[in-house]
Amino acid sequence: RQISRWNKQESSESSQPETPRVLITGGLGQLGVGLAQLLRKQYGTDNVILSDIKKPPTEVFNSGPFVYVDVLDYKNLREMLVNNRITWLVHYSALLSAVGEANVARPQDQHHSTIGAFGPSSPRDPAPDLCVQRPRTIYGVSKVHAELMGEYLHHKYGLDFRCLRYPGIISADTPPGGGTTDYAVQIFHDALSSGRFQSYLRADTRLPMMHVGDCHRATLEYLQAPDCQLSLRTYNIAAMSFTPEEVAQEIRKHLPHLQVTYRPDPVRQTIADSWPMRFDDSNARRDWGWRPAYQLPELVTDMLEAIRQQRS
Ligand code: AKB
Repeated sequence: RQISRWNKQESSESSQPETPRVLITGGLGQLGVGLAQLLRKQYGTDNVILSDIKKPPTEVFNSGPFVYVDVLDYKNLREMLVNNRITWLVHYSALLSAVGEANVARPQDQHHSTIGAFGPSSPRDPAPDLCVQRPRTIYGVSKVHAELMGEYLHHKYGLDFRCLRYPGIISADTPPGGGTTDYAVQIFHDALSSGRFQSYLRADTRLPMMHVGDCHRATLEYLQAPDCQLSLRTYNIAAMSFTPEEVAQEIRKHLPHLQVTYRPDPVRQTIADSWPMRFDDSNARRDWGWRPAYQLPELVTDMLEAIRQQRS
């Protein structure tokens, strides 16, 4: 997803960086609440504002500042930035890939990036940071647009634009839906509830994936990275790549009776077949020290444990 650090401010009196004032758009999606928790620990609850166009659940409302922001309403967004003295704007507002294809008119204003920014003519194994990007989804087209606009504004006006391309993010906290990588979340819920799972992707469809804890940490580390260390503005980040069959095999080490059937959905299978199988994140590793903590075995253990706890 895209992270725009809109204003790198250094205090004029000292060399200490000022505490950032953060606004997260699309904050009630898969990632906003978890990132807000991490940022609030670091910078204080009141300095991190979550926003969305939906009513937040009570526990989110009670955990820190929440405001209504529609990213399509430029005046509303600008008012929020000015009134709240925002210095870091994290854009998580988006429609996921499969939903985007069903609502082609809507996703063109989204502002973040993922593996969806690549297409069938990009190198897929691995996909480097800089290569041909000709995505065949409206989701991907909007991502490339946001990447290029952000980089343009950086080079032309000095905007401190920072963009991460996320893999499929695996999290127990939010219900899956609307994405192409979401099978890799649903399989854990179904494995624990019924012991049966039907995959909408073929057994051998390999895609880059990441545990949500690594995703939040990568985001924070990238936001904090000194400007002088960044040779790019848009970075791939990677952790692991697996197929439905491989994740099912790993889950069977804990739940041996898991049954998986395959019924590829033409829309999502076509999207997955056009996306990178692996991500080359060597620039993120070199420039700002990115290292994932979770590989497939740790991810599976953690997901099963987290979902079991939710159900008990
Ligand atoms: C999706 O599947 O649409 C997203 C993504 C990888 O961009 N999770």
